[in-house]
Amino acid sequence: MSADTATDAPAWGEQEFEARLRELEAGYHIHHPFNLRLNSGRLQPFQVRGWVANRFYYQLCIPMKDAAILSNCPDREVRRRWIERLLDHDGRPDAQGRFRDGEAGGIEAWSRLGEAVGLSREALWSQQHVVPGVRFAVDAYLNFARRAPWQEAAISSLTELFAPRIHADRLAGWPQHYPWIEADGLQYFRSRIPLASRDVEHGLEIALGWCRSRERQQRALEILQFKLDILWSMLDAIERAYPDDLPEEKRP
Ligand code: AHQ
Repeated sequence: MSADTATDAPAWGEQEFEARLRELEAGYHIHHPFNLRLNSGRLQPFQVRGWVANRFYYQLCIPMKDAAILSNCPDREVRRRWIERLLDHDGRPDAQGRFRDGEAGGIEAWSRLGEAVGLSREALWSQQHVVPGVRFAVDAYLNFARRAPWQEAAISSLTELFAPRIHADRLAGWPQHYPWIEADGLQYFRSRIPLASRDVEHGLEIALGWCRSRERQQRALEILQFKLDILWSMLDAIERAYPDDLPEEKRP
């Protein structure tokens, strides 16, 4: 075992620990071949629709993942902040229980993205296009969050350290690459940039507070790599499901 991985070594300082978390960006799905093609306009409409329909399953699971963390967390101050993530996705009702525009939540905004790329709500909500590899990867994330100590599950959300860039890439490129996508479908990506930054601020606070030993710091790096692998394997499954020559009748 190298000195670097010896867990009885002294803890890294906060700056070095955060830098090591950020170094894992090299494995972020922004670098996946399918994402490179998606964000550079090299996918056909059915492949974009396949990606949107499969990612919808991930979006549906995020609030359940966050609810699992809340249910495992005894710290009211943490819960008071963490619950915002759940509401970001499920929406914030007004006093009459109605969801006004802009407050319907990220799942509703992703449904709008589905319609904007040409998927019916039925095709999206039925999950008929979700491929096994995506379902298994997302379920692994949800089940991890249910079983892990809440601090570890919180750490797994830190892939969002790298998320603002991938959302910005979509907003910058899709309108010219995919002019057939209705512009308001991209609102989800626009909304996530400030929310991801807010989430990461809290997630890093939890990570730095929890990981006072080298052992926990190493564990945090493993957890972040696990989540990076989840996002990466989702794109592996989507890429395999939607080859360029997929027969017409099988295309979403
Ligand atoms: O839209 C995304 C989102 O709401 C979240 C929540 C967070 C988590 O709790 O794991 N991660 C995440 C991510 C979202 N979008 C992904 C994308 O590529 O659009 C990125 C993903 C992440 O980086 O973890």
